[in-house]
Amino acid sequence: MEAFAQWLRRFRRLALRRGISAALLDRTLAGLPPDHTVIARDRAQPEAALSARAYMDRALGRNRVARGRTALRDHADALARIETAFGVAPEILVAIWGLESDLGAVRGDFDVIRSLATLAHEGRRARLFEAQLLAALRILAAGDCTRARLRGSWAGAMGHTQLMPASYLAHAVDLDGDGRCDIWGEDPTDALASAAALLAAGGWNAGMRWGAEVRLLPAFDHARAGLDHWRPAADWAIEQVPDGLDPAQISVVCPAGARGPAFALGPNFRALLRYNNAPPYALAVGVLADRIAGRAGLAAPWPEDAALGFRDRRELQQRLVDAGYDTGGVDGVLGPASIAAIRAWQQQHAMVPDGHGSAELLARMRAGAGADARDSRSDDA
Ligand SMILES: [Ca+2]
Repeated sequence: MEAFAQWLRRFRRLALRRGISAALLDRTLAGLPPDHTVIARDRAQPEAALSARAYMDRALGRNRVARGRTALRDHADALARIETAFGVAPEILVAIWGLESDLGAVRGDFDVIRSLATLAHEGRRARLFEAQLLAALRILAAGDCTRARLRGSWAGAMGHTQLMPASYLAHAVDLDGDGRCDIWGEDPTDALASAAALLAAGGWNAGMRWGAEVRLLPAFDHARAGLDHWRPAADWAIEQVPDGLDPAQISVVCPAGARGPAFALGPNFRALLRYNNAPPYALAVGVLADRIAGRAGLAAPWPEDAALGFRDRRELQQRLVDAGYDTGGVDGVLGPASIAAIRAWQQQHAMVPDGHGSAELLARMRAGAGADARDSRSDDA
């Protein structure tokens, strides 16, 4: 790999062409060392899979519902002004604040410039992090933040609502009117407004909900559940259309498979995904927001279901490939192709085709390998 110092010189030429001043670049990048803890965090990500239930438990942990209600009261005036300006309900913003920085308690203490330079040099998502580094330099150039205060997560997300630098440049709001969009300081007002502006730009519909838990009718077709299907409510076998959703455009997901809770989602869920493109995250924001606002918690229980670790996910994919299904690679990531392959395997074995890669499914595959072979022999006979 290209040495970090050499990469820095090359990036400096790129930044100069993009209009960053030589003085700022010298001040910011000269002699900057890479941060190896950032690389370690980046590589640790795929293993850190949680089951839908464990993710939700963690999201609602740390007493976040009660603390969120307190925050809702403490910041009621600012949140009301934000709702007027951007149409995003206060509890949604408090839930995002809770998940992103534990209501401001964990805003991140990594040097954002150094983290982004390290990740851009490492190369796995070089263009993304080069663009974020340029954005971070523009924040410094504009005087919105000092170098010393420009701190955030290991991946460069900053402040109470963990905005990436490019999102800050596009959406940051000076709601308190002091002339600066300050998402780094103790006061969360600008950060909450900036998060609302980002959601509004992502298509958030004022007055609509993110989604809600629903009960499925027996005719519900699990093979067609999932975020790639948006259809009129009448096309889904659900008991009722929840209030606050547009019946013309609904998706239904079962994050823990057919035996777990089901959710009807509206377009606001997609706006949450534009904030952070991880469905368990968006679902946790919605559920936490509802609890903070005093709505009921989930009615359906989560199934006992340990998440598959990286090796187990790879084994699941390998078994599907060996059985003749296309998983789009054996990479430990259960993406759309793997989900489709799981559904096909489930249909082949007279199971509900929910596409859910669970420990139970893997156990059944392991146990069934011999039984399948016996079945095919007896079919031939
Ligand atoms: Ca301000």
